[in-house]
Amino acid sequence: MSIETPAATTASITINGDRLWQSLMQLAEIGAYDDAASGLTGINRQSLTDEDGDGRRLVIGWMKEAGLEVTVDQMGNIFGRREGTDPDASPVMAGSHIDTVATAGAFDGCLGVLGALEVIRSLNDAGLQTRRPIVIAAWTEEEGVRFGTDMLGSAVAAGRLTLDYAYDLTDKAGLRFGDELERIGFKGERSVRLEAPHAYVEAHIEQGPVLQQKGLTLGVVSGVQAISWQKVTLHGRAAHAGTTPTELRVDAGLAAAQIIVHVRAMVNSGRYGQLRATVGHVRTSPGLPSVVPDLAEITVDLRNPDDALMAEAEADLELFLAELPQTQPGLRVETKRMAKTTAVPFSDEIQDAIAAAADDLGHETIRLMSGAGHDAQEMAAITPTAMIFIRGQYDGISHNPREYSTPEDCTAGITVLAKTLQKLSA
Ligand code: HGY
Ligand code: MN
Ligand code: MN
Repeated sequence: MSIETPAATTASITINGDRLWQSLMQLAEIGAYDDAASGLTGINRQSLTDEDGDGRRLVIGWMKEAGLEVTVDQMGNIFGRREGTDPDASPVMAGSHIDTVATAGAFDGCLGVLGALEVIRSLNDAGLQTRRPIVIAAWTEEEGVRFGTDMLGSAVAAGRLTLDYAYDLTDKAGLRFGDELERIGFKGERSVRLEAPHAYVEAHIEQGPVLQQKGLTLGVVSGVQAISWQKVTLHGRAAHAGTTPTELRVDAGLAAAQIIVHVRAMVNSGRYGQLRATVGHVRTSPGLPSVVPDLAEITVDLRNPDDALMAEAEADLELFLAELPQTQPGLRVETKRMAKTTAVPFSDEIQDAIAAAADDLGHETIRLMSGAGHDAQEMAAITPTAMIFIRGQYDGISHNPREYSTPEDCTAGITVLAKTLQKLSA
């Protein structure tokens, strides 16, 4: 009796929303912690930690259960491949990341990886083949919060950054990326230089308020705005807080505060369009009530959809930092570039494929630019790429344990992903 291999078909598949939700919640248990600020359970599964290793092994186990051929590259990027009926066809790729910030919810990145896995599981359930192979990707260190450069794994795979640059990055404790990758057992053999897939589609929570404000479940992402991350270190002079006259002080903490106020003034000036500025990390030393700080360290995150206005904002900040020592003679200012990406437009063809799939499924969508960075912006350099945004609740709050998308919205978004992948892999 010959076992018929079902011909490739684009008969629509339904995904199993309960199974998707269970997988999301099960992965969310790894790195879970009680978040005092929100009173909720947050997730801290930063890249290359033991928790990240556990999360990786859980997802790889699921990929293998779904019959995928799993490979890990030199950056620890994980790929799960489902063969198509045409062995010579280049694959359609879908994915995202499962590393998190330190105060994360359950959806950022994970919905894209586990959503793509759910598409595979549903194709298996329906006994459907696709002409093109489908590959799921889980990219390393997308968040950049541990080693200081975001979209790191996908940027090396797509050729924007080098393996050596990545391996030599260190975290706050001075631990090297390459050593940590080896320590958790994910320094893979597969070459990191990725052969361009036929197309790349990433499903992700919006992480902003637009879809909720418009009463829409889904959005088609037209591109990603420019990102600029810098670390600024201020060197002053430690002195007694009581006996040292103000005019004799070189107060690194004051200088840090001046920068924080200045970047907000840049935003409020309107000179730089839709600039967003964030000082997310502030540390002073020695950090004692009775000592004028001699060192302060801050990070400056600038975002702008317009590259030219981003460049003008960066120039403004550079000039401000250069002139800052005049306010406190003896102050020394040191800057270190952490990350820099230009605005990236996504493929019209892939956007249209997503929009058509959503329309076929009865969803009204809008096209919107992503405020957050994503692995898709790196993949856009080597293959036609676009993203599906899924509505977030509570003004789309993200990088916070309150991050939440409903099971219905997750199911809707991943059903559109399924239909889009079927179309692209036909
Ligand atoms: O920072 C970002 O935009 C992304 O979450 N890595
Ligand atoms: Mn993300
Ligand atoms: Mn994120």
